[in-house]
Amino acid sequence: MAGEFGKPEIVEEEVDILLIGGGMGACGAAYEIGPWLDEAKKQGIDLKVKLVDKAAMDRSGAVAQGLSAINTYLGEQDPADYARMVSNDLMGITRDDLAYDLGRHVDDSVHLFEEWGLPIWKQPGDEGKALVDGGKPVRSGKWQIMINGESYKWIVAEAAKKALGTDRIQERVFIVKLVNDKNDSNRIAGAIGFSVREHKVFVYKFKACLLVAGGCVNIFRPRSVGEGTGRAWYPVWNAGSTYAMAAEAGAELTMMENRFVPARFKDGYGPVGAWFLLFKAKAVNAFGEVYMDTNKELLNDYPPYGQAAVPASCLRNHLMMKEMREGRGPIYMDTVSALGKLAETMTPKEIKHLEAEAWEDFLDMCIGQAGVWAGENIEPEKKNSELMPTEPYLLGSHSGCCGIWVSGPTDVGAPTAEEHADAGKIPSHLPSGWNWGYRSMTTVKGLFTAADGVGASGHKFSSGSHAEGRLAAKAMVQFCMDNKDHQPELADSVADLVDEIYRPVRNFLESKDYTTAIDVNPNYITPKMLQFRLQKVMDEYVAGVSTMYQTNAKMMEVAEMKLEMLKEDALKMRAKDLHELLRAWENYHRILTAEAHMKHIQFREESRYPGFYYRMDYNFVDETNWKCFVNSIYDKTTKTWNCFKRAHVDIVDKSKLFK
Ligand code: SFD
Ligand code: AMP
Repeated sequence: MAGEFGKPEIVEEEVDILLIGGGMGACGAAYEIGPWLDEAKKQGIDLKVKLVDKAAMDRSGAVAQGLSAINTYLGEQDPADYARMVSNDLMGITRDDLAYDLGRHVDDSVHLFEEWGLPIWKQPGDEGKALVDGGKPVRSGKWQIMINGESYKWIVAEAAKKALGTDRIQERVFIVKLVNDKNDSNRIAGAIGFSVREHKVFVYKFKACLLVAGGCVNIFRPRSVGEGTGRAWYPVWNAGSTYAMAAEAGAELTMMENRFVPARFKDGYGPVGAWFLLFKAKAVNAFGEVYMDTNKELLNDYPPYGQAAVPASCLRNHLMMKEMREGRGPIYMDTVSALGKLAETMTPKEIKHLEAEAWEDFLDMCIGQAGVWAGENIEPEKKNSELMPTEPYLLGSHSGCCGIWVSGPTDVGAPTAEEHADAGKIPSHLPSGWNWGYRSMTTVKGLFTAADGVGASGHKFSSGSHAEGRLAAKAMVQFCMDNKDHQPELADSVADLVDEIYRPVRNFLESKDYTTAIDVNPNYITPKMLQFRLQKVMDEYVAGVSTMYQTNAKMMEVAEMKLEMLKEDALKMRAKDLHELLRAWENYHRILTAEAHMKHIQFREESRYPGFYYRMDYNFVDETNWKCFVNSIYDKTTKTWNCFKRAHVDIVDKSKLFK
């Protein structure tokens, strides 16, 4: 029966594997899974797969606008060095097993991107020569390579769609909840979501699923308000679905206190990497002083105590923020000196090309910043641009490491004393609790994740996210083969779930005639207003921009109380159409993610990430008590969080990091 608003048609489907998301992680999995399904078939096991994305894969997720660099490409470099860099940038608390594993697989994804048509910049003389054939890329930094990437997502999605087949892909379906197994509460059995185009609810039953719905944006009040509303750095459609749904299913989360506060070109959120690394620009205060030099003694307060060749991203912010706090702002990217210096040895034609590259860096991935340049008459060779630390973002694939605790690779592990001496060699066993058989499986049986979903690693970026999706695909097929006779059964009734999903619609239909102004009603709150409230609480009490990223236990007590009330009021959210129903459930995911973030910051009694956030009551790094993972498990019945420590172990020797 065709559905109508408030009375959706219910479509039930049974598959073996469900991929939730259509971004870089999901595209990696969709591409990789085919050959492993064929392997299973050879053994008489026919597995059915489906991918659902809330948007359209061609432009969904973080890479929607394109990118101008691939930030993880190792080339000749040692994956152990990559694991060292990841650890250093994330203040020493990462899983070396995950980073090393990613490092040894990521280049393969980049080679595929090039094969599928992504233009990758090459060194003079190597133009037209593919990376796999020894073509030398133009490196912006040690790990990053430059691309012409406006159509990056199209290219990667096209390959994923071709590999999986469009009949196995369903777009415009927003997954709201995962459903545990009736016979095993620590197992996943299904997921439920709704179409954002038709009046349909989809119920999937499966043996395994890959939850790759990106990171979390818009839980903090953004700097862009008023006429700038809607502008953000990471994509506004990453709404914390990955973390919230995994938490509700009972999966152990890790490092949810971590966040990323990118330093960006002000107002347009334009990327800085190419400017710092490729154009060798310096950031300066209002008086032209290079704060990374003048404030460098601040690095001695934090591990590795001034010894790192490249200071961590949060510490670079920390040095910048001192200037802002002490009244020496605005901060600028000195584009004029950088381009001037590069031009010294160039012909006029080469200079024009260089200027075009500066514009293209924005046009490929952040058109809004080019708009700011045009609107403010900025020619980067003549006028410097302001930089600003943005509002906080939660993610596990970029320069952050919050996410879900997963099983590591089986063939990477803690070194013995002799192996330690042989730098770079990685032997074969892991600390306890780091591996339970299937790479990227969470602590809930059958629930896998990748990319922004995998915590305690980071610096995977677009290429690593794709590669991690591929690793998970292989492991999921193995899991399904090992569990071929398992029959999933949903723990919750479909009718109850549908009822819950449609509550915002009922709120609207039942009360809409109570007032004449549709947005003003004592019986409901619009998703937009509820989101503003969440952002205000997080901004003012949980270290957002309005307090210069500062909080303390007392402020978080207030946040806790206000979030409880917000959760009560969230039950009164209205949905006047399917679009608002999407917004309502995105908010629900955001609230749970925000709560996890706050609980973890509360639990970690130190300031591990100065420049990302400061707990002013513990404004230091405490290596003795807090060089550990903070993990948590959410109990959806009691609606409570349990945070606890897990030991951190260095698997790769970190002394090689030092100057
Ligand atoms: O300049 C649901 N990233 C960069 N990576 C690079 O390699 N180079 C760069 O240059 C990068 N930079 C950058 C980057 C991102 C952004 C936004 C900017 C600049 C402005 C990072 C990568 O893009 C990132 O690491 C990966 O994309 C992460 O992959 P993944 O798969 O974890 O997330 P996704 O791609 O956003 O996809 C999420 C998908 O989930 C869908 N979805 N579907 C169903 N139900 C739900 N409930 C859902 N919720 C979400 C989405 O539609 C999407 O398909 S730079 O800063 O360094
Ligand atoms: P961003 O544009 O800031 O997202 O950075 C892109 C890439 O460059 C990421 O790999 C960053 O870690 C790296 N990066 C950005 N700024 C710097 C810097 N000042 N020093 C070293 N690496 C940087």
